[in-house]
Amino acid sequence: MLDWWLPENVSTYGRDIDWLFHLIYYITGITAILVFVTMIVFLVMYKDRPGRRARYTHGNTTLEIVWTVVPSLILVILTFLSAPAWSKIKMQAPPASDFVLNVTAKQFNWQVTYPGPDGKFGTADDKTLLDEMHVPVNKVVHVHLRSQDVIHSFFVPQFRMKQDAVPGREIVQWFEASKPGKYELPCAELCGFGHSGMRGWIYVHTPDEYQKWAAENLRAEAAAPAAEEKKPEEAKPEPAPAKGGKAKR
Ligand SMILES: [Cu+2]
Repeated sequence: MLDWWLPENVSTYGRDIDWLFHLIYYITGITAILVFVTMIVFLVMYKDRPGRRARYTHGNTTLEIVWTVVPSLILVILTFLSAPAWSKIKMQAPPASDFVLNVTAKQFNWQVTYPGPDGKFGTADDKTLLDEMHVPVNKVVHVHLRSQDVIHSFFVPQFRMKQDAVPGREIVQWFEASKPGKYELPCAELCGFGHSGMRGWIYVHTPDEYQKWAAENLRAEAAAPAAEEKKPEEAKPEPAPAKGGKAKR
């Protein structure tokens, strides 16, 4: 019902997230309305009137048990309801896929590395794009997420996906886009002065279009412009100095 105010969902697991979002939204919304209505009613009922004296009360044990147990139960139920989606998206091994990308976040760009024609990372034909990712539609994509400086957050609202990139860790996140288009990839972690400008675009292509794009952009000879961007990738054990260095903290 509230779909109009969310970005369009184009991810296979987006419906699970939206369902939970709306469930929690309704629970908190109804609770907020009840609290405010009660508060206003009490303000009027118990306002100062001539001849009325304030009375000391120590509270009501039954009421206190009820308003402790009911929210606790709601939280426990929400935990169980969200477990399937959470485990599918974050905890279990991602669905198998041969489409793997390395994404290294840095102040203030997304470095997206393709393994190149040989299908292997760390070889001469790797191709790194800046703030740009191209993927085919209806294909499980594994993103191996790293950061070379501070914590960033890989966020694609239309995919209902958000994952921190943490220095020193490689985190595998996955998605399967269900509709071709161009989707924004902002950084969702306040990561420094240039944070607001840290955003990329994910282009979801039809399979034919993707093949065409890959043929034009991922061939060995097309790899040349990426050479300088690739260095931080190859030195992954230690955080390599950022290009130009000025962006460092
Ligand atoms: Cu960032």
